[in-house]
Amino acid sequence: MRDFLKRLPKAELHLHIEGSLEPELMFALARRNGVELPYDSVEAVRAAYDFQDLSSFLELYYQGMSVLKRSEDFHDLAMDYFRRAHAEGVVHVEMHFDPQAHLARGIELEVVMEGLSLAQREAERELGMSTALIMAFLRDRPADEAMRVLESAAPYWEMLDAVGLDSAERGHPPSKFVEVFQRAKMLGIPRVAHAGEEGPPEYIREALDLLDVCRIDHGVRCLEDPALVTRLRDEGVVLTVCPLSNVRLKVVERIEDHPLPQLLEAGLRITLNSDDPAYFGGGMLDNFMACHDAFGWSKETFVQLAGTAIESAFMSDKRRLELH
Ligand code: ES4
Ligand code: ZN
Repeated sequence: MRDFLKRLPKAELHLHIEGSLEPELMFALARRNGVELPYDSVEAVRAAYDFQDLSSFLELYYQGMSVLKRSEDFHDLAMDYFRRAHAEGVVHVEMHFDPQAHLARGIELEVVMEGLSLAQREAERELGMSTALIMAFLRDRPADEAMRVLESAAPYWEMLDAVGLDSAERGHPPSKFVEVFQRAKMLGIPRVAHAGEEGPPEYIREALDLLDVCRIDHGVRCLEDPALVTRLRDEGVVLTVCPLSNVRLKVVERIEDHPLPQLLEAGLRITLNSDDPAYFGGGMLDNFMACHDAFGWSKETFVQLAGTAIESAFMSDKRRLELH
């Protein structure tokens, strides 16, 4: 089965590129940039990845990215991930990035965009992969800051496949970002948002009604609201589910308790994704394999899941035809 799942052409729709920073590269970049890390080995970094919830993860996630200083660092980060993903049979990657997390450390948007866009071109040329870029706003920071970031990104609007909404969900409903997402819509930029990971089903409704998103990142808590499930099914809204992430952040206790089978049973359009592969114990193939081991799904189910991702990806119709 592992061989089959590896060969299956997979599109990844929910990945935070800063969350793909493996401890080995973290140390190499720390050395290159003279950044002090509060760990003395790669093993010590991995040992620290024992999270209680989303917030305890985000603390280490923001600390880890302190080694990213120059555009080469962002390029190396993304290429490192694209190479690993390519080796697992991933043919298309959509990466979220968090400009505010970098701006807060004095790293200009230009530095981030230059590095990531160079890696995108290289992945296409050298690995034959397609990629997309999703600029995410940190929902635990003020909405007017997000608006300023969106405006200051004017030179790069053309390079953005979507805007997203991430970071600590509880207490930061989508409604806080209505104006920002309205502006993105006016600019013709598609929208996605994390909702229903730790937050209530109401946040999923808000993301749909107020932010006009085309996909929901996570969305697993929709099951608490049967009318919402019906709506998601009728409207064909795609959920980008991240099984290993949900286990590591204790959204579910064990993979066997994950509601993925119920989500599929309800007729929802589901995709499997890695979220923050360096922090959550594996990439796309590990997430697919974990589902195989926990749920015993057939090849047909995995073909369906991988197909849904390709159908709902930000890619040209030409590329979609190549992959389907
Ligand atoms: C994230 Cl798992 C998760 N949830 C929300 N925001 C995030 N940023 C990076 N990983
Ligand atoms: Zn995420």
